[in-house]
Amino acid sequence: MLVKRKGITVSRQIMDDQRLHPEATGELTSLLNDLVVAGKIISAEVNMAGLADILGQSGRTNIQGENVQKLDVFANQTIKRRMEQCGHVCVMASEEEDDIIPVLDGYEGNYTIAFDPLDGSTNIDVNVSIGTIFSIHRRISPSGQGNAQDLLQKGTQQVAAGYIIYGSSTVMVYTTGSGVHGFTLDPSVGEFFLSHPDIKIPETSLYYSVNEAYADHWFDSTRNFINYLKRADGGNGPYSLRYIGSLVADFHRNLIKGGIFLYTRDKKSGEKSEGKLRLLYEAAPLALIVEQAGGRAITDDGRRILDIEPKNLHQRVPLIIGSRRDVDLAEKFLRGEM
Ligand code: P6P
Repeated sequence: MLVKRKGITVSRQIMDDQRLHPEATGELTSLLNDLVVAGKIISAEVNMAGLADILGQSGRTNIQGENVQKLDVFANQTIKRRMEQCGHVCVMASEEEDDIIPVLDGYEGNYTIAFDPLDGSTNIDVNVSIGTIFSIHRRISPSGQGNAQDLLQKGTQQVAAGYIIYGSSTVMVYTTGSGVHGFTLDPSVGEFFLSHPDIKIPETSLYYSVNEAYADHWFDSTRNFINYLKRADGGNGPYSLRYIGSLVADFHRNLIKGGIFLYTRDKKSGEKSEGKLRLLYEAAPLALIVEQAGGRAITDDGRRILDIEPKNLHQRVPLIIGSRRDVDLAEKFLRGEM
């Protein structure tokens, strides 16, 4: 996609989005612009990681019990530092931190942000695309420092959601509820230019994304659906398996080209487990984006992701997300109708 150098910048688009909401105060616009700056800083670091001594383990483990890579720490710190003093956020949640994260006293604002600072971080050292995912809600508590309840809101209540994918180029995709727009960073001028206006996920699909290594542990409904896809026509010929193992990269490809991504429960972790992915800062923001782009996002028992009431910050949720027709089909298998 040719990036129009003289095109619309992301800041201009955010401003245009604000104009669609007469009641808007400009707070969300300013918050999103601060997030854009954080994305540019992280992008510069990610693209330098091979050169600077920032690769490899930081020696710490996060709440997920995963080895924390230095870029994870850098990305988490970068977003926290910008958000805690932007004056528009009252409380934060990060994939990297156990508890809620306060903002600087005196800088409390009217929004909350939950984010995965660098999803797919195990791919950092092998130059595979990774990404930042964010979800923004309006606060519920009246004033001052926010609390967990300000964060634990249904996905339908999000006022904005998006991701920044650090790959062959750095692309920011976001929605404020009026469609989905994609911007590509031109590092020579340090600006994100509109490169994917009004994204709609294709109805017909090319790809299914699932980790086949778990096939022996899938519940029958999942296995039957995947086996069906292997013989089916996605509307553009047979499906191909594309699984990068980096949620943002798998999601972004399917959003642009058409496809379905699945990370479901399995017998190994049993019915009680809720899969691997997190509701607050992975499934819910991507679900808002995909629905705004004409797709669907459900759990493997047919619940709409955006309707789920979060119970805790790091709650896991099974995720089936992508082209509407594919998710409709998956739903039929989940219900035993196919
Ligand atoms: P698996 C990366 O660690 C991640 O959280 C997502 O980005 C990705 O979709 C998933 O895990 C991959 O998990 O079990 O297939 O390696």
